[in-house]
Amino acid sequence: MKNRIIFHIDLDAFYTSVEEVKNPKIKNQPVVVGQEPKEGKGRGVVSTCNYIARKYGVHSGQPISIAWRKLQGTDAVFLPVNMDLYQKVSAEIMEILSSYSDKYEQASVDEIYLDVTDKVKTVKEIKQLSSKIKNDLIQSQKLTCSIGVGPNKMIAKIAANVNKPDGLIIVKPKDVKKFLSKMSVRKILGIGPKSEEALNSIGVKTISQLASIPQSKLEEAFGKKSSAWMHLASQGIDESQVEQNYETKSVGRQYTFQKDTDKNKHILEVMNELIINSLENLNEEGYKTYQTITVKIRYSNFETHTSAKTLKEPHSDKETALKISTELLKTWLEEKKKIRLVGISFSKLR
Ligand code: TTP
Ligand code: MG
Repeated sequence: MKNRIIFHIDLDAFYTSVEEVKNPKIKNQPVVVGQEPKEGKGRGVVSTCNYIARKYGVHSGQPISIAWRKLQGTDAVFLPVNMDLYQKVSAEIMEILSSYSDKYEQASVDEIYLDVTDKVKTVKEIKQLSSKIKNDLIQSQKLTCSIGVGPNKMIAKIAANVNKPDGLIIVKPKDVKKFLSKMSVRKILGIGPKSEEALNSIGVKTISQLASIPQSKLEEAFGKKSSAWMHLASQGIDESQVEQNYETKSVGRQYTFQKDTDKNKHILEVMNELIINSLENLNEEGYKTYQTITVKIRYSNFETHTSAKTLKEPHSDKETALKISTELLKTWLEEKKKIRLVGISFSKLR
């Protein structure tokens, strides 16, 4: 098979960068986008932060109270999540980026893959195309991105993250093995903290260690199917195509209660609000129906559960969503444990 040339483009510090374009005065200060910090008593998390805030140890997913503490004594700016604005900018960006290839795949609000196998041949041409894309984003949106280039999606995505912000990393097919060898197994999409721990416990930390462990040992720990793809990934092999897959797209919302609660009536009222907001968002993104509903619940102790149902037919109404989400939540609510967060998402959108 002919070697492919895949680009992975990921915007730098996306939400905060959009905020800085809107209000350039803040761009030399630490900027955090997330739930309200409430003088360090806030209970939500950081969505993202700019690179100045990252120097203080702030990062996505961190409790906002910790971010607040780390930024004490600085001129940090904390901003709420303005999802409508980011969605609007994202749609404009995706329109520009997807124009570079018929084979594109939006992977999240700020990431896209392009298959440019037929458009560029040499490293020089790859660099020229990258500059053109970066310039386009600067001119149109004043935003920077990082680009990873490789023979498949997996390598391209890992490469995009190596030299952020405003990076460009090109991995040639012959360099794939060297590129991956010393990296942690966590760099492989699909290996999360649990798999990482399991791999560490059998002496596997790096991707090259994963590549050289006997298949039988891996199968013992993970079963045939998972060990087969892990083995391929460890060798930098990923045959998946760049294709826009609407089925995997989802919209959703979640909410952290001000105070942990076990009042089912209140929880379901919040769920109703989340459903209304999510379905509005679904329409704004140009979809009419959903077919899969996923609910998420987190107890006080951070124990988290998700539960999903795919309906026989596509639906568009909030009543069905409320009925199904109530059913899905039922077992978790019956536990009578205090709840910290609820969330819902809709997928299989059309
Ligand atoms: P990322 O691309 O992972 O992060 P980023 O763009 O902020 O920073 P960079 O790529 O330069 O490392 O995610 C894109 C956006 O998604 C991010 O701006 C905010 C949102 N997001 C969350 O809301 N929660 C999260 O835990 C993460 C990782 C991202
Ligand atoms: Mg990003």
